[in-house]
Amino acid sequence: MKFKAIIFDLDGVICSTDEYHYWAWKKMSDGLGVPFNREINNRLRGVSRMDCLEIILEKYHGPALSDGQKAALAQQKNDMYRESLKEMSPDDLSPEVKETLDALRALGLKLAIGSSSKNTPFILGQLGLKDYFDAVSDGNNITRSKPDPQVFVMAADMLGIAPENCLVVEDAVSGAEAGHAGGMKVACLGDAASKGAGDWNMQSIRELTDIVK
Ligand code: B16
Ligand code: MG
Repeated sequence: MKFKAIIFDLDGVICSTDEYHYWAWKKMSDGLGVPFNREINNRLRGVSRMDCLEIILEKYHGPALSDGQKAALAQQKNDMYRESLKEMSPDDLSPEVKETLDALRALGLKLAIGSSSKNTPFILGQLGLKDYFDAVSDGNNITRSKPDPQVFVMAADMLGIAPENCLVVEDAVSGAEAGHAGGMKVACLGDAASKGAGDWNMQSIRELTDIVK
């Protein structure tokens, strides 16, 4: 086996929360009178909540906002986002994801999450994966967002496995960069795969079972 552990990004890899993020940021931006579109939304993948807000505010030309006002805007977005996450259930976990996770575990690999999201515990609960992973490193235990490797390095640490024995699975270019900066190989899906950011660029998560061998 090429690896001892696999560290999965959450949003865009294990589940698809893109639309929920888009909708909540769009409502917040509309309220503030700031333009927001899919192109800007694409830049928010893997980026922490407050850094996302700063990206959106690049197009804001009103009176200067205090840190408190920015925190309130981020809270407003998160409240709307959390409302839509309540609709998620184990049915939102695709068979290809669940079957791949189970197959990798059966090969003896440790499985972890490495996500920028502070909502990770809630999302895992909604998907019925609360106790599934061997380690969960997320937005609640990091101080630096992807492309900094901190979230993945901490996941490897929690597992007690050296970075070079871990494979990161990512859908964001910033996340692929974070994995590489942490000394890990990276398998990409979606946007990051289409940009060739990974050591492997996959069409389907099922390809992992061959990649690790
Ligand atoms: P939250 P990932 C990231 O999750 C999302 O891709 C990104 O769009 C989001 O802003 C970030 O989590 C923070 O999320 O507001 O829930 O803390 O892709 O790293 O799993
Ligand atoms: Mg992602």
